[in-house]
Amino acid sequence: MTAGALIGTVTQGTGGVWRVRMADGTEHDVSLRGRLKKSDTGRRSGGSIRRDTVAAERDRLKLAVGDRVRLEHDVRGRALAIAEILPRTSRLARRAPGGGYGERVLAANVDQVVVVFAAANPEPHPRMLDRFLVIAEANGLPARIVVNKVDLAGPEVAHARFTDYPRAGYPVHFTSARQGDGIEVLRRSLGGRTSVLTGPSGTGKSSLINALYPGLDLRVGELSASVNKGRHTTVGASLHPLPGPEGGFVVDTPGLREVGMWELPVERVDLCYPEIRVHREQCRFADCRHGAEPGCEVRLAVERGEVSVERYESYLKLSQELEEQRRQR
Ligand SMILES: Nc1nc2c(ncn2[C@@H]2O[C@H](COP(=O)(O)OP(=O)(O)OP(=O)(O)O)[C@@H](O)[C@H]2O)c(=O)[nH]1
Ligand SMILES: [Mg+2]
Ligand SMILES: [Zn+2]
Repeated sequence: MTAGALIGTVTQGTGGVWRVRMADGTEHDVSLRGRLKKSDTGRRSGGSIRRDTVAAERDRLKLAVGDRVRLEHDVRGRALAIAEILPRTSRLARRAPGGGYGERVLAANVDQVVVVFAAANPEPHPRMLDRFLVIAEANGLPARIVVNKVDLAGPEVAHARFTDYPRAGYPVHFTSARQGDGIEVLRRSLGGRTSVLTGPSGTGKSSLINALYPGLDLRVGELSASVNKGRHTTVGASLHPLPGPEGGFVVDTPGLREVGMWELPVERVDLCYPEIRVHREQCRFADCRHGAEPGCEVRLAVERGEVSVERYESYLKLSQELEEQRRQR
């Protein structure tokens, strides 16, 4: 067997077992090679070499769906295990939930982020949408927005709720996974790339993937259970190869209840709002935070109506939050 034959892509992972898909379509359920896992228990012992090793291993343990890995047979011969994680081209990461320390890599080797909100049920919160977009921007990934369940709100109401986003430069799709609206156009923007669907729970991420690619048959929540009781239907992220000659992958993820910004320096928040980013160079001060500073071009753009007041206030609020977070650390 050639070395290349043992390179695959992680498609799922739960409880330390990872599913790896090889180029020929075969799949293996494997674990990380034991040696990598054990050294993580040495976390508390001192010594710089040890610490470096531990840090390196901890990074390795942040294996995620989408990672390319090299499998190797264990010393005794038979079982395959993950021996190496190949360098990533990109990743989508956020802060660990519950205010905990550390980050969660949601997916690796991603080309675009698809943020799925519902036009209604659950009610969309624009400030939460902004956070999803900021995370995509902070990870250097292009984002598009899907407003699903247009059948519940009607197209006029749905469009009216999201006007700020095409203005900011984001592609916005209006879909109904239930009735099939907008599915064809959305499918065209996914072909040949790796896209991660993210967003709050119950907005229809899994339903959309099923409508886009009926063969995949992902588990979908009951409306009453998943939305009203806040139960999450999708448990772990899963990566699915797309049918058709173009190839590409789509990643389904569990809905996020809160969106933590992982160590996003407050100085960089303005770079994560595209319509603010285009004005910041003209501010009088290079370190302008676009609040009360004189000569702030961003504030003028808001006054001229080029930047929406809501998005500007969203920027100010997020900056303030990150500033407070930094002070507390
Ligand atoms: N009316 C309507 N209901 C939809 C639509 N898309 C999904 N739903 C319903 O919304 C509920 C949640 O759908 P899911 O696809 O499980 O949502 P999800 O975003 O994957 O949820 P998590 O996995 O918990 O993050 C289900 O009852 C779906 O049938 C839609 O376009 N219109
Ligand atoms: Mg789901
Ligand atoms: Zn400014």
